[in-house]
Amino acid sequence: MDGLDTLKAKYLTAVAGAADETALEEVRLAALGKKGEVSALMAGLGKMDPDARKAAGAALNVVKDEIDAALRARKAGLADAALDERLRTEWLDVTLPGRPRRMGTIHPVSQVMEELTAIFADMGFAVAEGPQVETDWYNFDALNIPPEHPARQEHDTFFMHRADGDERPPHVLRTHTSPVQIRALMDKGAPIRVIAPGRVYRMDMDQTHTPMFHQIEGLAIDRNISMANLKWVIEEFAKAFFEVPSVEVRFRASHFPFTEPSAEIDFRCSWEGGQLRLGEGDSWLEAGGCGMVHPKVLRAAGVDPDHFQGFAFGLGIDRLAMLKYGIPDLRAFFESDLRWLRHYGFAALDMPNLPGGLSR
Ligand code: 2U9
Repeated sequence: MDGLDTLKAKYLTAVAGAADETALEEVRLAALGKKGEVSALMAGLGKMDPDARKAAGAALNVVKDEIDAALRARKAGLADAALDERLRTEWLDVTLPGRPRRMGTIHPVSQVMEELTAIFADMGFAVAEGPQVETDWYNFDALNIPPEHPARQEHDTFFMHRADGDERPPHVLRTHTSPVQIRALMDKGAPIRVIAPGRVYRMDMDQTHTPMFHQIEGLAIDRNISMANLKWVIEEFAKAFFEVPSVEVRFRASHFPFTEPSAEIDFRCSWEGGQLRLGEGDSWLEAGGCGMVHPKVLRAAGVDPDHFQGFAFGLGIDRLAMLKYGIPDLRAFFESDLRWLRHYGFAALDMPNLPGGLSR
């Protein structure tokens, strides 16, 4: 069995000397592979007589097992060494501060929407959303704008196409977010306090109008709600939004079909040096409209106007964003110009809230 000892010593030395897994695999093939030396000796056993084959086979199996065990042990050792090397070279200090990466920015309209939501949520208003494609009942009739009413023309409505011969009234792109509040009122009933921010559509395009723009409307219905509550809410909103200690709000008589009485909302302001300052000066800033919800609107939404009353208001979000952040041109809001977005956009993951400050 000298030959076997030599064979064993040869391969155990080769296994110990294999520098990596590839070299080790070559040793395995040379010894135990189909055409390997041990396999050839195994094949030769067939030519021996039975007694000699038994003894030689047993001895050969022992050698084969020893080489196999050495191969496995070396393989495990090489894998451990490779892992140690990776752990040594590929380490990462997870306690290091992150490197800030440019992740895109929050659009000023989104930022202002979040600010408005935070302000009105703090006053107890829930946020409601609804479809942008509406029936004309929700967009007009329920809001006391019957088919022949001139306000329907004033709204410059986008009508959705119907198939030829389909006599049903067309759907429209909502011209205000008021249908959202009709739906909320029909769904939840009174009392209710809700705001409806979102996109609205009117067929209008010039320096100060875009066919899609953003509104926020508010609605508060209860047994004793008055114009005084409305004025307080608007004042609190203006102080929080423009981040000033005091404001002066003026209600200018107006007319909307869905409110009675109705008013335009103005804030006292100055424009010294082109800079808007709220709460001081001799100018008035037009901010939106408001009023006490018309009894017909309450009735249409299933609320009894003999028991409930309340106010509604509407503000243009794009205009609020322009005023607060000094953005001169409305149309740039919707041009997706990356330079503009980098300039006027807000840091992501920095959502406004009242304790943290709205516009850090
Ligand atoms: C219901 C009842 C009444 C919402 C109102 C206004 C007055 C208003 C304009 C502000 C700027 C539109 O974007 S804008 O041009 N809106 O003047 N909106 S009262 O009245 C409602 C809403 C819902 C159920």
